[in-house]
Amino acid sequence: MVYPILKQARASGKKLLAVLIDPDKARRDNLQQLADYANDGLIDVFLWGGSLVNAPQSEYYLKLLRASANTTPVVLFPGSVYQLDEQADALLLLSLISGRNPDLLIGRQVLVAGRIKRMNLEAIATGYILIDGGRPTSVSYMSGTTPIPADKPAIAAATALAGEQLGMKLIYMDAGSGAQKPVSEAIIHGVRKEVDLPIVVGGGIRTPERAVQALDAGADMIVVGNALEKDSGWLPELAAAVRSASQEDSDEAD
Ligand code: 1GP
Repeated sequence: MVYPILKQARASGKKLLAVLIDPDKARRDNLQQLADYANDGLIDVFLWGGSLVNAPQSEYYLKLLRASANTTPVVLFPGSVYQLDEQADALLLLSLISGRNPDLLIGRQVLVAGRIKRMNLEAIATGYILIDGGRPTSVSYMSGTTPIPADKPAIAAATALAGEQLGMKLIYMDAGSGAQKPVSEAIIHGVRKEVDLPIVVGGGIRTPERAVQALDAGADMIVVGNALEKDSGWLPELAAAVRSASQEDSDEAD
């Protein structure tokens, strides 16, 4: 089960690093390097998915990742209903609560509910919130929704709180893959003050410093995708920064 890992992180102040792999952009050598890092304990969770997944090798790559990094959970982060795969450990069952597109709030979930149940996938109900990242991203275009403006922390906090009250188990704030500006500390902090749920933050995190800023502001797990696609050589530095943010939290708790 993956959700207990997130709950435990939230309770203990341990910070987590998730690496997002877009199957269309995956390369065999990079996948192997990421699997090696995961086996060294540097990656807590793999997220798997993308706005479009066309590559015929997607299932095969997931198999490869499972075989090479068999103790690190793989969680589907689906861009569409076509991206279910029972090789994964869990699924972020996304409801795009920052948008007003009913299809993404409940429609697509209805289409795949039966399949998810029969696949025995752990479904983690996720309040998915898009925050403006400075330029249009694939996710805002593909979802046909407007992200929450970056200077409106109160709207982000109220949206996350409504998600919690509706029974979501996780809040994922995303500035979109390749965002110019990641989700700001003010937004993360505002949401952290309002909800008790584990918070995941991603989109446009390209440096260890940015990762630490998001974690210090209240994220429990950060997600990095784009910036590791071409070169994952800086991952050990990133993982060390994530661990140091955990340490600070534990020190404060002592
Ligand atoms: C996008 O949060 C993820 O949905 C990761 O974003 O690819 O910019 O790291 P990046």
